[in-house]
Amino acid sequence: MSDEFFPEIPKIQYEGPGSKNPLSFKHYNAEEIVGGKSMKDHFRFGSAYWHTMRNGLADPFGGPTAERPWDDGSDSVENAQKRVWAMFEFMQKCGIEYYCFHDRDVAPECATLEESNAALDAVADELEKAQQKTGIKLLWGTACLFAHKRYNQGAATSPYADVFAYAAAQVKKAMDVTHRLGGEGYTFWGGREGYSTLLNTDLGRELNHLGRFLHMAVDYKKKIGFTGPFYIEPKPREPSTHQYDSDAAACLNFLREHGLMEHFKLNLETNHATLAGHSMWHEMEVAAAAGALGSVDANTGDELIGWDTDQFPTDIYLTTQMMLVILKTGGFTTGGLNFDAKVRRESFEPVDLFHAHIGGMDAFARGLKIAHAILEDGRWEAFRKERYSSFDSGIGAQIEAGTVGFEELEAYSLENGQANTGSGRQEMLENLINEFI
Ligand code: XLS
Ligand code: NI
Ligand code: NI
Repeated sequence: MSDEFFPEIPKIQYEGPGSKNPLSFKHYNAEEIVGGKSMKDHFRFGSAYWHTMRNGLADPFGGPTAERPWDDGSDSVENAQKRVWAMFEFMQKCGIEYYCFHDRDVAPECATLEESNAALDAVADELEKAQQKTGIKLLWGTACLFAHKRYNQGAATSPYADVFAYAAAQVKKAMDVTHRLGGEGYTFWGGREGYSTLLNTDLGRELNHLGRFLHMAVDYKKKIGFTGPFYIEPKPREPSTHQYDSDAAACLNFLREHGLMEHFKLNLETNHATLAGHSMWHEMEVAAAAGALGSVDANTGDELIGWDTDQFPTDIYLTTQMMLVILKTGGFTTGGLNFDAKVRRESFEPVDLFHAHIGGMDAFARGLKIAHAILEDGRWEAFRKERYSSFDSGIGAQIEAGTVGFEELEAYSLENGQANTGSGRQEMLENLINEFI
């Protein structure tokens, strides 16, 4: 079934920075070794089924514009099965080796849970065949617990027990299918796990319910022998006014409070960091410091638009910062860079999906090369190390070792006089980074 959906588009090749062919990679060269590892193994690029195949590109002011000639627009299982082959042809031509899905983007939601499960199984049969044929793998699966009307006031945090139960049933099935397809992880994004107003909300009770829900997922994971990590994906708002998993720090706190830390890592998304008022770099450092940097939804937001615009990442500073953290933490294990991104409403042709992914992959290739060069050069790391060197010996080492307390530090300060600092050298460091960009 290959070459049926994008007949005009060849497999995208690396042609180098001199190429003027828009359908080529200028920087991403899958097998090129950077720092002892091929580019493709550094990134583990993934494409998001929901955006690539299912996003009609509607916005709050207008309907869908996307032209997807292979899609008959119906909710039939046949249409869903056909889409699988369009997705896999697309990914193969881009050289993308992973994908991510929600249950309801690959298969339709039907009138009953039983029928929905059967539809999902029927599409999973097709996904399994396509994976076998192409070698493309499932980075993570998830359940859509936010689109259906029943979830209008939450899923695991709904005030209605029947909704909690239904959400559990849906996640159980999504985990089964993810496991069956060899998924390397499973993601929880709590789109409606939050509130619209505190007037009607018992926040403490809802959070406890969410904790229960995730413990049930952990139990079930053990039961079916799924060994991949669970990811929580922070996002502060949209669709709800305040989402409980609002940023990396809030998620980590929640996981610790509910005894879930060992079972979860974070799946961080750039645009969600922006909405939380953080840089992606900040979010990644917070996760990395807790040993919980699991996977990344690679996209970007628009500073001028206050919602999740899910654009493809093209900013070299952004990708450099992200790759610095990824390299310093030793790289992805089960996670990867999933383009949770959509083309603009104005970019409605199938070929735009290629331009978008090519741009994202090239931007990360440059980020990788730059970050690697910065680390190889060593001046940046050396500066940071030196800045903390007073903790390497003497009183600093005693502080870190926990062998001194306030009384000893008072005695030390009385004897030592004023405490002095060196310059933070921000401008010098900014210039240093620019040397490499
Ligand atoms: C929405 C989220 C969503 C998750 C998966 O903003 O990014 O797409 O990645 O449920
Ligand atoms: Ni996401
Ligand atoms: Ni998002």
